[in-house]
Amino acid sequence: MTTTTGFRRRALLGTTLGTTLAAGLGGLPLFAIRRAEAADHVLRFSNNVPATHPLNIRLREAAEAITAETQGKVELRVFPSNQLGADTDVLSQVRSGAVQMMTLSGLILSTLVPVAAINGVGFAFPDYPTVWKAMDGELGAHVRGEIAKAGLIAFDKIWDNGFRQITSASRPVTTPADLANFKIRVPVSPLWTSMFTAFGSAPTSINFAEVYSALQTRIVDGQENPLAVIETAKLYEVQKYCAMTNHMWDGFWLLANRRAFTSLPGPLRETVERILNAAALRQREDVAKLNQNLASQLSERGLVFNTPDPAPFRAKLAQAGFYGEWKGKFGPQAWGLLEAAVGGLA
Ligand code: X2X
Repeated sequence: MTTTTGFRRRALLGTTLGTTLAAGLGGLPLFAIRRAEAADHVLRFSNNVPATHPLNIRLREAAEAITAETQGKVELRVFPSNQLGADTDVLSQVRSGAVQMMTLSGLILSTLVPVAAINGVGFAFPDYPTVWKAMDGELGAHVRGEIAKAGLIAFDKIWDNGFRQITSASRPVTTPADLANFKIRVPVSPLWTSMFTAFGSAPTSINFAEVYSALQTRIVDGQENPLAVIETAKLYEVQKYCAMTNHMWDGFWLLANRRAFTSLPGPLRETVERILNAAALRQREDVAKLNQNLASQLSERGLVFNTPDPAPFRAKLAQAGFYGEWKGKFGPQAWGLLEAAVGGLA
C-alpha cells in the first residue's frame, strides 16, 4: 500500500517536474526528453526528401516501432530534407561514422561503388514487378555485396524513389530533339551525366539540396524526378511542363556505417533491420500509388503533362553508344544479371 502511494506521488512529482523542465526547454514534449536520455544507441539517419514524402512518413513510423520494441534502448533519429548536409557530404559522414545511417540513390553511391548505378540504365525496367524481381533478387544481392566490400551495410530491401519523368520551364519535351542542348540538372553521378550527354543535352550535376533554387534562378531549365518528389519538394512551383518519359527507375539504398551498426547487440540489430525492411515494403506501395495518382493533382497546380513515345528516346541512347559503354563499364557479370531480369538490352 505504502509503496503504491509512494510510487504514485513520485510519478506525479515527476510529471510536474517534467512539464516544468519541458517548458524551460522550449516546450519539448516530455517523452522526447526522456527518450533522448534513455537510449543506449542513437542512430542519426539522414535523407534528402521532404518530411511529407512516403520515405519519411514510413521512417517516422519505423522509428516509433523501434523505440517501442527496444524499450527505448535504440533511438532512430530521422533528419529529412538534407538537414545534415547534401547527399555527397552525408555519404562521407556515413563512411566516417559521424552520421550512422542514410538513404541514398544507387547512382549517387556509384562514385564509391560503381556497380550500384546499374538500376539506372535507361529504359531498362518496364514496370514495378520487374524492378522488385531484380532488386530483391540476384541483381540487388550482387549490388549489396559490392556495397559491403566498400565497408558499408546495405539493408536487404531497397526503398522506392520511382520511375523518373522530365520537367522543364521553357518548353515541353515531346521528342529526343527537344533534349538537344537542354540545360538539365542531374544528380551527382557519372551515369546520369552520360545518359543526358547521349541525348545531346547539357547536364549539370547538382545535389538535390540545391535543386529548387537552381530551377528558381534558372541556372538550369529542367530536371528529372519521380512525381512523388516533384510533388513533395514543390518543384511544380518552379517548372511548367512534365514529360512522362519513365526513362529510368531509381531507388534508395538504406545504408549504415558498419562500425556503428555492428556495435548494437545482435537482438537489437535484428529488430532494427526487421522493422526497417518491413517499412520499405510499405513505402513501396505508397510511392506506387502516389506516382499513379499525382498527375491529376499536379495538373491542377498548373503543370502541363505530355506522354511521349519512349521508343525514339531509347533509340537515341542506343545510337549514341550509351548501352555499349555501360555494358563495358559494369562488366559481363552485373550486365548479365540485369539482362536476366529485364531481357536483352539494345
Ligand atoms: O536527387 C534526386 O533527384 C533524387 C531525390 O531523386 C535522388 O535522390 C536521386
